[in-house]
Amino acid sequence: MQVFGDRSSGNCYKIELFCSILKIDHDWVDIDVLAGDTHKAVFRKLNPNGKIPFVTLHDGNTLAESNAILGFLAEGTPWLPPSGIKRAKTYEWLFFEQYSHEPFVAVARFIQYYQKMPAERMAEYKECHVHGTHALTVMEHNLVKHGFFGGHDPSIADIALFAYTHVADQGGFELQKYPAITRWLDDMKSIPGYTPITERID
Ligand SMILES: N[C@@H](CCC(=O)N[C@@H](CS)C(=O)NCC(=O)O)C(=O)O
Repeated sequence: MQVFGDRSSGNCYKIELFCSILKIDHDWVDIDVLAGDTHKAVFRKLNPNGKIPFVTLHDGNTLAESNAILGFLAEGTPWLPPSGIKRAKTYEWLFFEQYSHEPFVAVARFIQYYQKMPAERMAEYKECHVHGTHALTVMEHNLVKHGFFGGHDPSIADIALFAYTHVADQGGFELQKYPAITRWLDDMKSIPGYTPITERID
């Protein structure tokens, strides 16, 4: 498997982390978003949507969308419950991550950590904080009651939510306000095979 990605991007880190935990062999192809690599014709030919992460498989198939890639890699493992309400709950949190969390927590981080707070994005940054704080509060309520988003055991929903939550401070969110999230982040970091996200070098 070839993974096209930026190791400091949370969406791409989901795949790096999960491959590390499951010991999945792969080749990593670095894509630099700020340098415009995702807009280049050679990449658009592979993924017309122009987004990373993106994977090519041995059989010629390709797959985009970080959470779909996690689902594919998790098939047949305890990280994706086989059927019924447990699998549905995993999907619930995966969709929550993409609709209610990532668009705000990741975008605030991109504005602060990648772009260094350009004036023209400050209104959007503030808006991201309103919705991102709501998402973190929803997560906190769940984690007060449950060890992981998968219940007793971690699932790919935990991988997806961990990716941008553990670096939310790089987007200006104060994680110490969320004790249950802080406990869960520590638990995630103690999973065998855990590997840290790569810091950006500007
Ligand atoms: N929903 C997608 C989002 C992917 C995404 O937005 N990737 C960003 C990097 S984190 C990207 O490729 N940006 C480049 C661009 O939009 O040109 C996923 O979860 O994979």
